[in-house]
Amino acid sequence: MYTQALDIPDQAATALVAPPSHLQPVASAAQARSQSHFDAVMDADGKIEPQDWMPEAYRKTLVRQISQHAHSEIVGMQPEGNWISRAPSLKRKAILIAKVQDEGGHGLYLYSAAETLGTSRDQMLEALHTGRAKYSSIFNYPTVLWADVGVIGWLVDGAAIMNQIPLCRCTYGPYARAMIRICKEESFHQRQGFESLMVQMQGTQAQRDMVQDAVNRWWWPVLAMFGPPDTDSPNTAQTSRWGIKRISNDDLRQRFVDATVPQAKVLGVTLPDADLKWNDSKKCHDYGAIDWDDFWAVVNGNGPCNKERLSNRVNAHTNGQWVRDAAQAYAAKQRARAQHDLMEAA
Ligand code: FAQ
Repeated sequence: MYTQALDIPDQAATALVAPPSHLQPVASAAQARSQSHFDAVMDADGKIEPQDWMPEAYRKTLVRQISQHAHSEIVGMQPEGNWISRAPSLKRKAILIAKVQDEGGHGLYLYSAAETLGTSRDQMLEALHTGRAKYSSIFNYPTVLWADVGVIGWLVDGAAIMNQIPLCRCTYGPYARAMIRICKEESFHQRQGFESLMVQMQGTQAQRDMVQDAVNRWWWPVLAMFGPPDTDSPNTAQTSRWGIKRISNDDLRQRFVDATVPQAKVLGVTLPDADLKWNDSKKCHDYGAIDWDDFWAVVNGNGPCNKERLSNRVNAHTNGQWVRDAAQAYAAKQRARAQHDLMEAA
């Protein structure tokens, strides 16, 4: 029930919401023209917009990736949200509330971008709530210390930026534009995390120990968050051809390691990897083996917090039903009033 299987609406669900006409298959000569327009846009590294024809597989891939990304943002509110009521000062609490709220906003931009592909938000949320949809593995780990909140900002947001900057150049216009705004906010998130850890590292030995403990627990899951090795990444070849994925999982992971090592030095923490060292011939760091069995266990629903994250999400959605009902009732009232005014004027 809690697995994170393929996140594409089944045919029955899709049939309930017919894709807009520009997304429906076009026939023969017209189809050839549409396909060659699409190919030309790909060759020129241009942008596909919602009104453009696109191959069904391109649309499905985008719905898969963008909805998983959106789910990650809203499930990702939980690990840090856990500390809002226990933040150590008013300043830290205000920053944390703003950050968690930003993540919710990122989810909204991304659901909106995915909706332009003809899949409804209800369909996407249904896939998440029934355990059919994936979201990032990283949000299935617990936040046991205040230091975990700083480490999420520094490392998780740092990894997210590394992965998401190239998505600002993705060939699907609405996704690319959403990512530009998201990356600006993620950059603030990363800095606030680093700054919070800096302050803790200048505190007592007990505080420094807690930061180190948090770094020890998050380092390896963060490296795995970039996705499986390139040799075991079935989607990379096609998404790279379509200009969705610009840099492979392993290359991004390597860039992240190289960028983070000097930051860890400034902070005064040790990255928990005995094999981590500079390789002068390759001009990058070597690092130890990632536990891919652990990664797949988490992706398949068996991480430390999968069940809790999903049930919190379903509860939040159920408890928010009255807000959606109220918004719809208000919109219906506005429509009726506008209709009435129109008839009065006629
Ligand atoms: N977790 O063939 P690939 C954030 C799945 S947002 C779970 O390499 P692809 C902000 C993958 O879906 C974090 N599943 O797949 C924040 C595929 O299964 P499928 C989310 C994973 O798509 C910070 C299978 O493995 N970011 O952190 C993971 O080419 C703090 C094979 O993999 C995005 O979603 C994983 N880590 O590459 C929020 C960015 N990795 O779908 C709150 C957009 C792989 O075929 C607080 N997404 N899988 O059934 C991407 O860039 C890509 O989708 C990748 C995966 C790189 C994540």
